[in-house]
Amino acid sequence: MKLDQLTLREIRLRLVKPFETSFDRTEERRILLVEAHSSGISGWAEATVDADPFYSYETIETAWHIIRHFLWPMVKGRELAAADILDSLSRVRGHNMAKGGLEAAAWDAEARQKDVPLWRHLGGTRQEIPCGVSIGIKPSTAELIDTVSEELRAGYQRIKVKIKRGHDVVPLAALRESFSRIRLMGDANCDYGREDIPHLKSFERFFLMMLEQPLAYDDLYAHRELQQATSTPICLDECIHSLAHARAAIEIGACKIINIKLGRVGGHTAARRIHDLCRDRGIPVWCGGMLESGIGRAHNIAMSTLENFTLPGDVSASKRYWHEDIIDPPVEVTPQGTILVPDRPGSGYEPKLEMIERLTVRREVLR
Ligand code: OSB
Ligand code: MG
Repeated sequence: MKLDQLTLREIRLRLVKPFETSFDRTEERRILLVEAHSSGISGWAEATVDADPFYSYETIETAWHIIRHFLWPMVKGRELAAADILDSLSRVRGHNMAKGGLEAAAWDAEARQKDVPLWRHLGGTRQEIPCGVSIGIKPSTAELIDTVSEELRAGYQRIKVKIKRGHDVVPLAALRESFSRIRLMGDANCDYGREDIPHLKSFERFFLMMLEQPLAYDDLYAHRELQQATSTPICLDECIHSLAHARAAIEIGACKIINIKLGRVGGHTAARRIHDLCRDRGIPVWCGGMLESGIGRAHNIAMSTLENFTLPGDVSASKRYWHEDIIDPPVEVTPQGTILVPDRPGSGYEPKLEMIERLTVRREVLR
């Protein structure tokens, strides 16, 4: 496949309700869409950056800059399979979300060119994927319990709640009290330190399915210390940017589960390598989310069909995020808490071009 043009767009989309974590509160997302053109066919993806460098150092501005000045010149006009794009960008260190946006758009274009579903093209094996939800920090415990009840009624198979220092034991205890048997987990987004290890160990009484990224984003070894101290499975998110990180984490015993995010690791090829390593080492994985629009979500769905994505992911219905999504059809979740993966070519979801056009605040065509 030869990429002959790339269109970058920024759109703004307001969330149905604000999403609060230990590091930020989001009401509106600035979304970077990447459209890769190849012989008259378009592939679409989203570079899962935020406006601020709080989850990772990348932002919409850095990703735009890196794609325009460095990544695009390395691939434009070259005969490259989607599976070879990641390695052809290796001279650029880091900037995985920028790479992932470009690379995933190329995968969608290639699948559409070959007239096959993206999930099959990636080597996926499952046509129905299990779904969980990620619930932000709420102003009150009562509101949290109401939200969890609602998501359980909708069928979601696993509940993840955001926690932070000083806001952990009360919500977790209340949830366990109200819902004794559900699959429950907490995500701290790096808010704790090594000195909190005894406190985090005390969470064993909540029987969490896992505790996600409690310690610093760059401290694999501290997570090992915690994992050695506690029976609660530790899941890494922010710490894992590459196959080497995943291998080190598994080797030293820093976690028992890994959350794979397409953007954080640099696209489908990188995700698949980490997935394969984890499968071979008996480490289950699941697909994380970044409050994606339908275009990013469609890629998460395709990736989640790989065999070792055995745990429910943060891949949930469009309507939890957006009044109207930018894809047709929107992502829907069955009463059993699953997504039925479409058997249509490419991602299986069509971008709504008129709506995207209307929402676009910035555009650049690269040739
Ligand atoms: O840590 O998984 C995270 C959203 C933005 C940044 C980081 C995270 C999240 C989520 C939301 O948990 C997942 C989603 O529903 O998309
Ligand atoms: Mg997380």
